[in-house]
Amino acid sequence: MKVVALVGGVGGARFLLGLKAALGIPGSDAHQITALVNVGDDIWLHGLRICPDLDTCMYTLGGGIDTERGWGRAKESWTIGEELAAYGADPSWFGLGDRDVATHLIRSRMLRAGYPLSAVTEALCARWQPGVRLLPASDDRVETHVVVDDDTPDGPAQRAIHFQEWWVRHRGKLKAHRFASVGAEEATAAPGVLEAIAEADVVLLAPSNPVVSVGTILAVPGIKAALRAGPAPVIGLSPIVGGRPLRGMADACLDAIGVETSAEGVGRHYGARSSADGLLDGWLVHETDQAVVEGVAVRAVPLLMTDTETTARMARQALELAGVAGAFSDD
Ligand code: FO1
Repeated sequence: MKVVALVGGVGGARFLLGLKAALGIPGSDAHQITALVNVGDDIWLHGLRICPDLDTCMYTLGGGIDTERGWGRAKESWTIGEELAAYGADPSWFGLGDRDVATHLIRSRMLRAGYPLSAVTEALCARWQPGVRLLPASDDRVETHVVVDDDTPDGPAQRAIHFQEWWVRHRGKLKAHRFASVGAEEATAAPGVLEAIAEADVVLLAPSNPVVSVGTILAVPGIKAALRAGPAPVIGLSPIVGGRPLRGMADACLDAIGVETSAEGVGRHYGARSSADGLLDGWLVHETDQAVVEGVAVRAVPLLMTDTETTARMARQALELAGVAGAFSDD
C-alpha cells in the first residue's frame, strides 16, 4: 500500500514513527510511505541553509534526534554557536549544534553546487535511512514570514519577520496578524510530490500545525488541487486535543487566521473534499472531543502520541477510516 503523509516538524516526525510501525516498516516491503515535508521553516543563517522540519523527520526516523528537545542531534555540543556569539555574529538566538552544522554544511554546499533540495535530502537520507521517502513540499524557497506589530515613533505599524525569529526568538509571543508563504506564487511542487499523490492509496494529514506546517505545504501551487482530484481518501488527525495544541503554538497560529482552536474548528478549516475547496474525507479527533464537519466522516479515538505503539494505533485508525480496513485490524 502507498501512503502519503503531509508533515511538519516534531509532531509530524513522531507520527511517522508510528505510521512506520503500523505498516511494519522496516520489514514489510509491501508498503511505502512518502512524507511531504514542510519547508516553510527553512532559513539561511550564518551562510548555512537550515531545514528544521526535514532534519527533524530525518533525525527522528534515523535514530539521531535529541528526543528531549524534539529537534537537533542527540549527544550535541554547541562550540560553533558559542564561537559565533563570541564574534557577535547575529543571530545568536537560534541554536546551532555542532553535529547539526555538519548537515547544514553538506546541504549548503550541494545547494550552491546546483543540486535541488530534494536531491540534497536524498543524499542526506542515504546516511540516516529513515525508512520513509522524505520529500520537501517544494525545491523552491517558500518561507513562512509572520506579520507582527512594529510600533514605531511615528505610530503603529506592522512588519514581517521570519517564522524562526517569531517562533524561537519571541517564542510566538508577538501577536501574529497573518502568515505569508514568501515565494509560494512562483514555487512548484518538488519532483515526485504530485506523482506520489496521484499513486497514493491513502493520504494522511499528520497532527502537525495546521497553519505553519500543513497549511504551508498546501500553499505550494498544485498540491491542494492534486489532493482534491486524487484517487486516495484524505484523512486528517487533529493536532488540537481538548481545545489545546499538544505542543507548539498552533493556537496562536489558528487565532491569527480566525479559526477556532478546537478539533471541530480545524476539521472545518480543512473542509470536506465534497465542498468547494475542502480536502477531507475523514477526520480523527481525540476521544474526549467531538466534531461535526459537514461531509466528513469523523471518528473519536485516542490521539496522544505517548509512544510509538500508541501512535501506531492512531495511524491504523486513520487507515481504517480511509476504508483500507482489513489489512490492519487493530490488535
Ligand atoms: N527551536 C527552538 O525553540 N530553539 C532553537 O534554538 C532551535 C534551533 C533549531 C536548530 C535546528 C533545527 O532543525 C531546529 C531548531 N529548532 C529550534 C526547532 C525549529 O524552530 C522548528 O522550526 C520548530 O520546531 C517548528 O518545527
